[in-house]
Amino acid sequence: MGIQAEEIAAVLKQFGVDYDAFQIETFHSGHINSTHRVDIRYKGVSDAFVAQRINTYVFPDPVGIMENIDIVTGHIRDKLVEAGINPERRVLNFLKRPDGTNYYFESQESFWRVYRFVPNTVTYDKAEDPSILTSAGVAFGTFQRQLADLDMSLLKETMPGFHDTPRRWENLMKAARRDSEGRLAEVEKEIASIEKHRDLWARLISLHNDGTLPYRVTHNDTKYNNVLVDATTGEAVCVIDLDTVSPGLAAWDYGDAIRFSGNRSAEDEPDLSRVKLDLELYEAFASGFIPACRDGLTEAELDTLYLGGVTMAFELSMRFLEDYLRGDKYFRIHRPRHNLYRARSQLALALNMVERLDDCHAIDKKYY
Ligand code: GN1
Ligand code: MG
Repeated sequence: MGIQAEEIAAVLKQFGVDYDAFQIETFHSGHINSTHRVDIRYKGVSDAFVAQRINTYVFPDPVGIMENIDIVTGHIRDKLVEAGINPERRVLNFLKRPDGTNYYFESQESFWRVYRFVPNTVTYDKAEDPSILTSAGVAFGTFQRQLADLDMSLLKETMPGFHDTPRRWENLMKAARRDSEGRLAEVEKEIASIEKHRDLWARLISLHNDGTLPYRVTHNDTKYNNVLVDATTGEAVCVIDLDTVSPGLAAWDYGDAIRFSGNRSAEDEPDLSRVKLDLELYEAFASGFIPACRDGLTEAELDTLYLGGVTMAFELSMRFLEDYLRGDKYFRIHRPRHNLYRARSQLALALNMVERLDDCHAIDKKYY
């Protein structure tokens, strides 16, 4: 048994899980936390859990995150029960320790949480079939609707300015001025190209700042692999990865999903000629998301949803560039220059989306 397996096994005990035997499989798709499926057998009965170690470099307030998650999952569970829906597969169920907390840590570097594995579900990086993407749109739209009446002031802002794009730009500028790794020359072209589009990527947040677009409770990391999908039917069952849930703009959730799923190539695709927005996939997501939450959104919110994708693509390009300049401290990388390739790919996507804004807006209008 490896050291990590021993540690994970000890963590399960902290959450009151007993076992005679266990097996661990590590997931590799997230860029930040480390996530492990743990299958156990106890007195002849099998059960399964997911144990996650939170990256406390990225999340300096993990207790705040877990308190938010407790509020959010509790609220969704109540909503499901009210609607006569069995909540077991529809919302994550975090285990609590005897003292009532839903986390365990020995030190800031070893901060853990455990939730019940939802049987017969998987996550995928891409939904090849548009109808499956529609179902993910329904799941994220429903998530927003379920949280529409949650008092936002109950949630801690654990990642201030997470999608404040101009603030992300300022952070990139700071990293460029320091140029601690001597990498600036490699990214000057990309930085100049992003800067040219400031009016566009700064628009959503300025519409919030001038009072046009309200904040509501949003997920803020709506990648397709943050949805559990039924392994048999492909239906989206449950939204996961709730670390970034906080007050935010509806367009961010819509847009981040489009950024990730509306592009048939990978987020770090090195062949930029393959990186583009696919309008069939865009519409597939739109047709699920917008009807699921439109009743709670204002006219101004609906009419600016289409800006979300391009904003999120520019913003993530800035974030990958910043991390590249700082020496890859934030996003886990799998090869040299990985953050640079990611940044270039997201920028190519953003530039392609700039050309498709009218098409995107027209598609949105069909659904609100
Ligand atoms: C990170 O770890 P993961 O894959 O869920 C990041 C998101 C980015 C995403 C890009 C807390 O999400 O904001 O959009 O990578 N999460 C955080 O793939 O920064
Ligand atoms: Mg995440």
